[in-house]
Amino acid sequence: MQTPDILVINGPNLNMLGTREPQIYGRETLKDLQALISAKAAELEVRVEFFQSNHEGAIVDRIQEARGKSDFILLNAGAYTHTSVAIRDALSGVDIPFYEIHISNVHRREEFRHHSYLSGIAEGVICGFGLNGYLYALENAAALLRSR
Ligand code: CA2
Repeated sequence: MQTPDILVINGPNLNMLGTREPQIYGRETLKDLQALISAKAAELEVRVEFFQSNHEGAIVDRIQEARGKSDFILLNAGAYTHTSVAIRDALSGVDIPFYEIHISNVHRREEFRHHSYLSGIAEGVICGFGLNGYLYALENAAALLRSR
């Protein structure tokens, strides 16, 4: 099998990681997170690409671009998780398996964070493990792709 290509998408406000609300999101920045993921990807011998946007349409565009190129998506859609039919439709349309990731345990937070438009079509959902959630997801995605 060729080296798997995994796309990591972070949605709105995740560019602010490490700058405020450390009790919820920790002290590491988005750059730190990407470095952690890159190190794990090297260990697992997979390629990773990163994308972050605060704009719903830009996320839809990036998911569409991934069609036929990325083998797996790790997606923290931020608040769009709870609102976006457009992102769900884009994911359904490209037929790329994805894991939904949340840094915080959304089920321990406000009621409006308990519903996700994405979980119903995700391969899996990880929440409440902090930044480690991305690393667990990456390990699982790599194992899944290698087993195919
Ligand atoms: O727990 C998560 O990863 C979330 O996807 C984060 C979203 C939130 O709307 C979801 O309900 C759960 C918010 C991201 C905000 O990120 C910030 C990080 C640091 C400082 C400010 C915002």
